Amino acid sequence: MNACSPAEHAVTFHRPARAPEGEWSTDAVAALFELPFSDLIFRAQEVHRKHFDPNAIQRSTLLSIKTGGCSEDCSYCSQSKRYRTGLTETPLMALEDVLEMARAARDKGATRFCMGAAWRSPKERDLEPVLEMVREVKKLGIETCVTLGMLKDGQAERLREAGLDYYNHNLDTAREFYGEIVTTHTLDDRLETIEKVRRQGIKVCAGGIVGLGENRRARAVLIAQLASLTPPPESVPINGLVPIAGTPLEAVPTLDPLEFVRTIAVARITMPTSFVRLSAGRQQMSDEVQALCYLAGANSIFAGDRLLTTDNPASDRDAALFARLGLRTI
Ligand code: SAM
Ligand code: DTB
Ligand code: SF4
Repeated sequence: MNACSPAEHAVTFHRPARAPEGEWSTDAVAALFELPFSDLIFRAQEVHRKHFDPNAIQRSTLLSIKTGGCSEDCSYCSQSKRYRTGLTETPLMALEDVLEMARAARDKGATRFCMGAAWRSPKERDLEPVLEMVREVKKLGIETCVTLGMLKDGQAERLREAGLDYYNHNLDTAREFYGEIVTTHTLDDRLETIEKVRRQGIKVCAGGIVGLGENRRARAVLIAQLASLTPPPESVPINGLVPIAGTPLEAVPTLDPLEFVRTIAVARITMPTSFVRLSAGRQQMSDEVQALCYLAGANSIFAGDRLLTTDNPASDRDAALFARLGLRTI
């Protein structure tokens, strides 16, 4: 065979091995990050096409049901009361207002409605109204997700009884880097809440943020940890830092967009059956980078003009891009 034949090239793809125990070791994940870009995207496409329709995107809509005034010091967050971000704190929303937003999200095609509260952990008096929101939103025929911070014993059980579908609780960043970003709780606290949620049979939505100033190794550690949860989260949001004036990370150098795409591809390969959500940061991203993210295996987005406190692409921008790419929404 000619040394330059396509067949010969085909066998030169780098294929990092999985760790023998069946989990993704950090080294194996780091090796994926090091692949030539085309090989990485090819691997991600192979995995994606085995498990999903590559042209179908799930949409969730977010609503901040309680904004700002959070005790925690997550250094990316507009809602921490430790930073002067100019955000107006608002109390827990009334049920009727939440339902109006949920109906609107459903009517625009979202299949999941995610309610976020800026709490370290929900107080008992806060949980009951949230349970009511979950019960009532479900009656609209749409999936429910909440993100309320760390759960105390018994709280996950009550959320399950209310019919909650997903609980969002991100690992956010690598263990080695976590203390640089948050000091008021630990990664193990986060893992404990995920475990409580899982024990109740509630589906887990857990991912992280990139562009915090972490290095590639830290991104590999984060993805390896997510992929090693047993089972991996059903939903994996990958957030690109949205820099917030007044937070310690307001001026952190922007991550190379192709590195963001790589992170999506690595999440896809290591968590083949999970929905990988291209989450925060889409508003700041070009359509072309978003297209690469879908090519790399992202198959879920947040739809709607707002995330929690920052802007998200308007639905007509999403619709125009999806039409250009031949993507359909599910
Ligand atoms: N307080 C709860 C918690 O920390 O889990 C729920 C809300 S918190 C805002 C949800 C997630 O949003 C965080 O875990 C983080 O991944 C993401 N997030 C917050 N601020 C962000 C920012 N400025 N840019 C990108 N993602 C952000
Ligand atoms: C997730 O991983 N990203 C969402 C949702 N889960 C709760 C939140 C993104 C927040 C982006 C910054 C803001 O709007 O405040
Ligand atoms: Fe509070 Fe969540 Fe923001 Fe951290 S990320 S400051 S816990 S709202």
